[in-house]
Amino acid sequence: CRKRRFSALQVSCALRKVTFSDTLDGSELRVGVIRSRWNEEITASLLEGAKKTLKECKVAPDNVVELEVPGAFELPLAARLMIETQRVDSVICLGCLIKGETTHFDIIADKASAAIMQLQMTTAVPIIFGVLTCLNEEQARARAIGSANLGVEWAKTAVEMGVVRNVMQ
Ligand code: DLZ
Repeated sequence: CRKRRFSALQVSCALRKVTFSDTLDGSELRVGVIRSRWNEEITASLLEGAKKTLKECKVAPDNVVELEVPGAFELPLAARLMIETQRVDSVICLGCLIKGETTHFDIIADKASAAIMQLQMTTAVPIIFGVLTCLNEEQARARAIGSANLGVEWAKTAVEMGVVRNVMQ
């Protein structure tokens, strides 16, 4: 069995318990952003917040790979295809599920979140679950439009986890 070699950066990170949330330097990263079109105004705003933040974290525009899918249910497969065909260090899945009168909402939320978790565990590529699961449109707007845009937080998480992945691998 081969011994694993650690770089100086890895060793110093381990010794100093560096947390990457302080720096968020995405200049070495390639990040995938997949947006679903259902509840268009909400997901467009999440995408805008995410892209603005990736830029602030120094991810080069050419290193942001964008993809659009119909609904949240399609996000896991799109993430898998993106991971298989592109070199991406992390992926952000953006969507918005709004509860209706049937159980459709619960099924999609459950299946999509489980598939995304399974995919990131099997590929070792961080996949950010950027899907709002709201009881009504008002809740969704409060989390996507204006200063509380969660796309910002999800982009920061994608940068932090992309750096963690690259340091640990
Ligand atoms: C069908 C459906 C419904 C009712 N609601 C939403 C929603 O609130 N948010 C969303 O992202 N997608 C919704 N969809 C579409 C499904 O995600 C999916 O695109 C279809 O079931 C086709 O697989």
